[in-house]
Amino acid sequence: MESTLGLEIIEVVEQAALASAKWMGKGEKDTADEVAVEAMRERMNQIHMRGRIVIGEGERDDAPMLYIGEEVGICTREDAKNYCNPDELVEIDIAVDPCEGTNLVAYGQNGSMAVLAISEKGGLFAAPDFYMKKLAAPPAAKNHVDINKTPTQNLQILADCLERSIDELVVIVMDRSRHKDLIAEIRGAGARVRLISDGDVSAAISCAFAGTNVHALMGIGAAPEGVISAAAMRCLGGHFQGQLIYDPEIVKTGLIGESKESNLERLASMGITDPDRVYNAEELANGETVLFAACGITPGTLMQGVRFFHNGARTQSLVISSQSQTARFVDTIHLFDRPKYLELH
Ligand code: VTB
Repeated sequence: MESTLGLEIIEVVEQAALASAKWMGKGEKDTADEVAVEAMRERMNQIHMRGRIVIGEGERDDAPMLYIGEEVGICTREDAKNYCNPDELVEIDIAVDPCEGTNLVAYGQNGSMAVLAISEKGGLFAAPDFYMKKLAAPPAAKNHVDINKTPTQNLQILADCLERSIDELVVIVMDRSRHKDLIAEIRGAGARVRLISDGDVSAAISCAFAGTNVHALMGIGAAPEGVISAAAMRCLGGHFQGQLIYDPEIVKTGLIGESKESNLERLASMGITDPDRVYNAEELANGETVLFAACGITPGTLMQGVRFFHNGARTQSLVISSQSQTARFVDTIHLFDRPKYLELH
């Protein structure tokens, strides 16, 4: 799976990032998202694969493109037999977030990216559009920190695992009123908090890379983004745990309905029988092979953003593979018009 897809999925996230970056700073988050979705879908449909979207832009009725259940790739076309041998094809599941951090793009802020994760069929947890309590930490702290422990306890464990004092730790938390107590506790324990307005996928993954000066992600973000983060963390050997949040007392706005009972019913109808279960990275992305790709739209901790120049642009992407156990940073120059010096004589 990896050898054929690895290079192509770089182009998929690059195209989404390029499209979205044209809307950077224009204050129009929906457009920044729409163009990314369109570009991602178009490039994805040129790949020799039989793919199915398991995490996408929403259910079919809400989202015209890259909706959950949509089939993508050349081998899903009606005339697929002309291009693809059905016996040779692995069916794959895909989780996408073509513009992770639409507000960040719209307002020209750091940390947005186009991102996707791929695994064989059934290899990614089809997370419902709920919230998720998340804990991400570096590989050295994997399975030592625990989402069931208090932030204070986890910070002490992190400090021990990373051989430093608590005041040398930086924790990313999304700037939301629901995190008021969490932020106070982290600061009270002596660690430092980096507040972000959006984009917790980049925050989670940053924990796995030494030198980013990000040592943990704590708090509640969206569940689909949690699965995408888990896919990368599973490949990188980082710590990731997620627990679905369905109680409107904890998160009052956004993705979940106002009644706890109806939220629980919704989860049960999706086959989630233990709504309080804590999932780790290996459970959220349990496929044999997992691939992750992201391309910076605006500059971030891990990747540079899209930089346009006359008739071209430069992007930076990250491709992570469980199979080859690699994380590749890919720097690409895109030439929109064929430059004169390349023209044939
Ligand atoms: C979360 C987070 C994302 O949007 O989904 C957030 O996981 C929305 O949270 O990274 P709120 O409903 O509290 O605003 C992002 O920040 C960006 O998509």
